[in-house]
Amino acid sequence: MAERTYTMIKPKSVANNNIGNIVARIQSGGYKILGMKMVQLSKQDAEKFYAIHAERPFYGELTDFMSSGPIVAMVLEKDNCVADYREFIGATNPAEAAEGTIRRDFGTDIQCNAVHASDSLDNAAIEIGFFFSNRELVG
Ligand code: FUP
Repeated sequence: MAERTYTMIKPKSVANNNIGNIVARIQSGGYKILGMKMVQLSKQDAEKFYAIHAERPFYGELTDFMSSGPIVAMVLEKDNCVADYREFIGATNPAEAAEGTIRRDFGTDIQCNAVHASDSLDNAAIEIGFFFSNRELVG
C-alpha cells in the first residue's frame, strides 16, 4: 500500500554540497518526491521537532546541530515507504550502516548521519505536518 514518510537532509550534508547526490539516491530507490523545501530551523523549532528526545543526554547538541544551517525537507511516497526507507538509509550510526546506504556513504558520525527518517506511520504524519501544508504536496 502506498505510504508517505518524512525525510530531511541534515545541515552538514547540505553544507557539504550533497543535496543533489542524496536526492538522486532517493529517486533511484523508487521514492516519489511529493514535496521539497530548504529551510533553516530555529533552535526552538528543532527542540519541538525532537521533543521525543528531550530527556536524552544528546538533546542539546542535536538541536544545536539541527538549527546550525539549512536543511532540505521532503515528503516521499512508495509502497511500504516508512519501513523500506529506514532500511534504505541505514542504521543511525553511519559506521554501523550497511554498505550502499545513504547514512554509510554521506554520514560522518551518529549526530551528522546525513538524513532523518520518520520511524512510524503516525510519526510520519506528524512530521510531514510540521513542515508542509497539503497544498505544498503534489499528487
Ligand atoms: P534514527 O531514528 O535512526 O534517526 O535514530 P534515533 O531516533 O535513535 O536518534 C535520533 C537522532 O538523534 C539521530 F538522528 C542522531 C541523534 N543521536 C545523537 O546525536 N546521539 C546519539 O547517541 C543517538 C542519536
